[in-house]
Amino acid sequence: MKLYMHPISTSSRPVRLLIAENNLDVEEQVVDLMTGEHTQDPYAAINPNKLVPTLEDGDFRLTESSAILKYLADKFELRSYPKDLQKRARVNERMDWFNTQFSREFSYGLIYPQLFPHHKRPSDAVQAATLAWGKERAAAWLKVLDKDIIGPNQQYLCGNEITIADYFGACLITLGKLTRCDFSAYPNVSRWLANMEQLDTWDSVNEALDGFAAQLKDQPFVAIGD
Ligand SMILES: N[C@@H](CCC(=O)N[C@@H](CS)C(=O)NCC(=O)O)C(=O)O
Repeated sequence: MKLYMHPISTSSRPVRLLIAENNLDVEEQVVDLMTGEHTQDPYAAINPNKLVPTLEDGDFRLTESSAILKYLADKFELRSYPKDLQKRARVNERMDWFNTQFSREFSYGLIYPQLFPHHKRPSDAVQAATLAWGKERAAAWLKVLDKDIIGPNQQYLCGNEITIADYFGACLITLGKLTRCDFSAYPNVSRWLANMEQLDTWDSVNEALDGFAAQLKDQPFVAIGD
């Protein structure tokens, strides 16, 4: 099995974390997003979305990080994707929550327009309005995450056992490191992230993200918590 990925990528990191934590037999191949390797063949033929990650299992190809996490967890029968109907439904619910409303406002509304030229809006006024919209709504979702989803008594998103929803959500929210988001106003979110950072392979999987954040340290950003 092979995972096409980029180490900084928000969608690649949760899959890499699952692979690393469980020592799964999956080869990794870097697709260099910085040089546009993903936009050209042979990779563009492998994933016509021209995005990473893509998983290859023999002739079977799978895109979408959330679907890849579920596939790997099922294939290797991992406890982090419970088979019990309602427990599994809860994991799916959390993953959809991150993948749709939270990511729409946090990643696509607030962070990507500041980081990537192809997400930047066509005028300063539209850019400023987009960021203000994204920041306000992302902050509202963070409140829900803090008070209603995690709450004061849970260690993880679905209770006290780690699931693939945690791999997914934690890697998505730590995209905010690049623009220096501060989550201290959300104590349960901060506690949950601290739990995730305790994982044995968290640092090595997130090393490239931290390096990129250091490169951006003097660039001004609109961020959560400022
Ligand atoms: N919904 C997709 C999103 C994939 C995605 O946006 N990948 C980014 C990296 S995090 C990418 O390849 N970006 C390249 C580009 O936008 O040109 C998933 O979850 O796998």
